[in-house]
Amino acid sequence: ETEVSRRCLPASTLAARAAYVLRGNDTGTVITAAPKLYPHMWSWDAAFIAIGVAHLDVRRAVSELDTLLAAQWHNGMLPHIVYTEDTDYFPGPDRWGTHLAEHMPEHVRTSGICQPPVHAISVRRILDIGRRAGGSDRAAVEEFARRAWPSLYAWHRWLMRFRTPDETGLLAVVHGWESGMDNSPRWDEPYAAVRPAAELPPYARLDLGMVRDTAERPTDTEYDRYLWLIEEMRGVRYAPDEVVRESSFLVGDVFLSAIFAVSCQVLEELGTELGRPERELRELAGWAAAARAGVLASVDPATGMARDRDIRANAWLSARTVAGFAPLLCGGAPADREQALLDEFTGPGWCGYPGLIAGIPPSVSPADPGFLPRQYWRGPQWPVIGWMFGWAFARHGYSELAETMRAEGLRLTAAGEFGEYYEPFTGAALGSTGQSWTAAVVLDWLC
Ligand code: 9WN
Repeated sequence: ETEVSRRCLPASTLAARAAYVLRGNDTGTVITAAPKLYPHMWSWDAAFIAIGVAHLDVRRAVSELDTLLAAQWHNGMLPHIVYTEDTDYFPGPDRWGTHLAEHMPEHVRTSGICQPPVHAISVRRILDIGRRAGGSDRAAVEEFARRAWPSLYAWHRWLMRFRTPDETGLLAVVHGWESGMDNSPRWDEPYAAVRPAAELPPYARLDLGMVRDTAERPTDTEYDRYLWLIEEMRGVRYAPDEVVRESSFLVGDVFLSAIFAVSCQVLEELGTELGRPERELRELAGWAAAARAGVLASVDPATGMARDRDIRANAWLSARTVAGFAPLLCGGAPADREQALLDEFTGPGWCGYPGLIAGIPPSVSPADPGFLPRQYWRGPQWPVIGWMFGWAFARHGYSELAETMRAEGLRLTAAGEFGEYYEPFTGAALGSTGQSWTAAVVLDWLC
């Protein structure tokens, strides 16, 4: 396994394979997140997938995001899963029971929660790629940006309106799945307090049958909690204010908040270019500033790392995960603190940890006693996370570091299996192979 996974394909072959994966996962209407494990559209996956696809076919990228935006709830929420007809994934739409929700659109089936708001970043990137392509692609993508902007604004407004429940300025998640880092140690403490108050309706996990080693997936205890939170939300029919009031899991998420802050800025810049109303632009700037202030105020003075906030327990959470680098995504820290955080990021606790195959930040520091090199969000490297930091470095003027993320991301993925995540010391591809967002960020790195 190790030998195969460390083959290094030439760039042109790697790009061809990435394109093949994305085309292979395209059902014609949706590019699924992965061929078997994830046969539906995921919200933040779709944003990254569209960036990769834009290098192959700008119009296909646009239609992918149009499909996601068509599933936007009437109150503005972008749902975390848009379901295809496939029944090989659990939980499916029936388990969510989102047909009970007042704001769910009629013609689609979705989950009842959201994921990090990376979509404005995606639209901006696709616009730039489409403009470079010129001709009718340019016209199509410009028309799309115009059409997508109000939906993205409504999505950000929903997050601001319903997910800033306390004074910290952080945006809160009501389920670990909303963070995109499902079983990260970030959530261990808040999840420990999630106790099913009634018998869970029976269920069978389908994910375990789709991976080579079930130890790479979350545990059954974790799944019971994930499913219990769905029961709670279904009980209040996904009314967003009630969900926040009732959920036994409510955590200010620094990583999502930092993404929100920088996405608001990107959306504001785009809105300025498109001539959107001044009031909306001012709002976006205000939301960006509030979320950024929340991220910066969460920083632990002892470590310099940002911390999530367990709102139910009224306590800071200090698991040593990649999310601690959130201030590098949104920017705005005082220069000396930002430099210290960059040094930590590149240093021996993280990207420079001795023996790593590639200098992409692991999901948990290998120096942490809780680090598990093959276990999902508890240690492995996720190429898409490396892409996010590379994008932010480029935006904030750290071009050398941005280039390092690109080179190291390509080193990690060079064997061409497009793993969901990677064992940091052997480079073995873990979870699903043929994972769409991995193929997409590789294409973006190569093009
Ligand atoms: C639950 C699709 C998604 C990603 C998440 C990742 C994983 C789902 C799962 O897969 O989550 O949403 O079933 O484990 O954690 O970030 O969007 O790739």
